[in-house]
Amino acid sequence: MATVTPSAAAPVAASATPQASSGQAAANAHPHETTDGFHLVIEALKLNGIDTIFGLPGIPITDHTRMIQGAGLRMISFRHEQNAGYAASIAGFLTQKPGICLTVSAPGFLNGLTALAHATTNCFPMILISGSSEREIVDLQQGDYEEMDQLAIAKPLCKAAFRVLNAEDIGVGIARAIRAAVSGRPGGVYLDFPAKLFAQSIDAAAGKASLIKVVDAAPKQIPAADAVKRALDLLKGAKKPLIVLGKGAAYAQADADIKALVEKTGIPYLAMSMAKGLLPDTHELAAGAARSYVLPEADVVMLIGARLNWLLSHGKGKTWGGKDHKAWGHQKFIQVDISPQEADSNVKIDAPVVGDIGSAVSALVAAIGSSWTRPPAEWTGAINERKTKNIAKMAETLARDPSPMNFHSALNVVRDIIKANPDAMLVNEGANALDFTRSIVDMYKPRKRIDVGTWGIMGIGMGYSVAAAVVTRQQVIAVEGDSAFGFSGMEVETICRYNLPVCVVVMNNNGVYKGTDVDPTGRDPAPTVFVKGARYDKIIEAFGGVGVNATTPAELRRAMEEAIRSRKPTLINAVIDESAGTESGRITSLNPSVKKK
Ligand code: ADP
Ligand code: TPW
Ligand code: MG
Repeated sequence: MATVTPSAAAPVAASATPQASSGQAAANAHPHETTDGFHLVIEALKLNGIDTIFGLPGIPITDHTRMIQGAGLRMISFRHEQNAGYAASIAGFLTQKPGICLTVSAPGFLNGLTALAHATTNCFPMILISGSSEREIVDLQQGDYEEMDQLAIAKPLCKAAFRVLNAEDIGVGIARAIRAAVSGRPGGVYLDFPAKLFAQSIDAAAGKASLIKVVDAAPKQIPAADAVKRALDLLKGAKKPLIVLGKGAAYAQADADIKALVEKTGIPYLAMSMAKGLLPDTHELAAGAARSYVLPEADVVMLIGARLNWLLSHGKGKTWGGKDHKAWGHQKFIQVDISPQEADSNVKIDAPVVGDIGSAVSALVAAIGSSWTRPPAEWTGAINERKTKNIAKMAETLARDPSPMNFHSALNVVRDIIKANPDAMLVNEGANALDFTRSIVDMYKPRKRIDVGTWGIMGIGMGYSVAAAVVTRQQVIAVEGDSAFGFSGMEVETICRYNLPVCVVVMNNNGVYKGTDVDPTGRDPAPTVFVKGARYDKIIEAFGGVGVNATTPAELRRAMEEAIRSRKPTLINAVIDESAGTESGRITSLNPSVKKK
């Protein structure tokens, strides 16, 4: 038999087996305690404060999932590993502990791997643990059950990858994985556990002694005093300073210091998507509603946990006031980041501050002291003028009540609901469904908005919703494009099975971006459209959840309020004008098939 399918073992760590040698019977009157790989993995995770595993059972980890549950950890079992992986990745973001995803070998591993790469790209700490097949057979390519050299495949897609062959090395393997995931720039780690490892039996005392409780897994990285001074000198001389907060700042949980930095300096700030709510979006220094004014106009920009990648137009081009799409603007940059390699990735960084955001921002706040001169009133005044104008324009649009609903009239409801429930978690994916939600729905508290992240990935929706509900125990509201929802829609069963307080709102415009495309030959549906008038609400009813079809803002509001009141799993099919969206939402310019102006 190539794979080990152990029989169900006792749920507690050690089992007693009589000593084998009869010659030593007198000397070994006490039974010899043993433990195995299954239990050592569980004990090692528990020892390091991990209480929840996201995964999907099968050979060789079926018994493991049972034992995890039996040992008192939460084992959240999904319908597809990718969703379990996304759940683990966002659990890592929300808790600063590595989110754990547990899968079977080859296909299960590959299904989880997208999420591991996603975690690495987004700087979220996550560990993908996959069972794997017999090394001896895999390495000779003799065709084992689910044969694959998983370690080699995982390596380029994560921050670190380890394989454990011996039960006595499980403690070290898990300690290394935890350190790699959470220290420095967080990321994804792969842990390969061959089937044989789980059933390996070793002396219980030796096993226990081999486990490591990781001390100071994410050590503080204090920025150098001269780096802090260089940054503040630059900021002091600015006439039009701007702070950009990214999801690294949200991850760092340095909320009070970030608030102090913004408020003490009086510098306007922009919050990247998942940094929304670090300070309330309604804050007087929030410059989001004047984004297209502040980016090209600013003279000194302080990035805090935000990369100058595509989401910030690489720090150059027209967005930043450059003459053409590649030209630098006139900005000088300060970048606060834990990664020393991040600076100069796209444009010159005049003042890198390398350190963890907690330490760096508190050092900045301390060095500012009480004699700081706030930015010139011309700057803040000009921003406020634009803000007021744009907010008034938006209020006008939101107040309209067209039939059928459009994104604005539907999201006006979501906006009110979040305002009334600021502790709720908002999950968001889609194109128009994403971009409009980001700009219309204000956030009031840190780490409440979780979305498609650095890749603009579709499919995070239900995995994130499950994790957000399990980890925070708050109400979850998932605003989903109808296409986006389809990537993980089957997990509404998971939401119902665990009875999670998740309210999914499917913004149903009959397709990807819009529902109006046609096949020019008249043969098939166009590649971007779905079944017209689809009733996504019926899906959740199959599993005992509440389904609502909402065709007006009033119906949507009533259904969302009821979902929050009851905390029942709910899916609302919000019927949106199928012509309301635009191609690729706000990023049409990146689409090679669309003519650029
Ligand atoms: P956004 O998409 O919101 O702009 P990014 O994911 O591009 O944010 O950037 C996050 C940045 O935050 C990364 O460069 C990462 O190294 C950094 N980062 C993550 N955690 C910390 C931390 N605790 N301290 C400092 N920097 C951090
Ligand atoms: C894993 C490409 C970007 S946005 C989108 C797709 C398929 C769906 C947009 O339609 P939706 O939203 O969700 O109905 P709306 O409101 O505009 O109609 N595969 C992956 N990730 C991405 N980003 C894509 C494909 C894409
Ligand atoms: Mg759509």
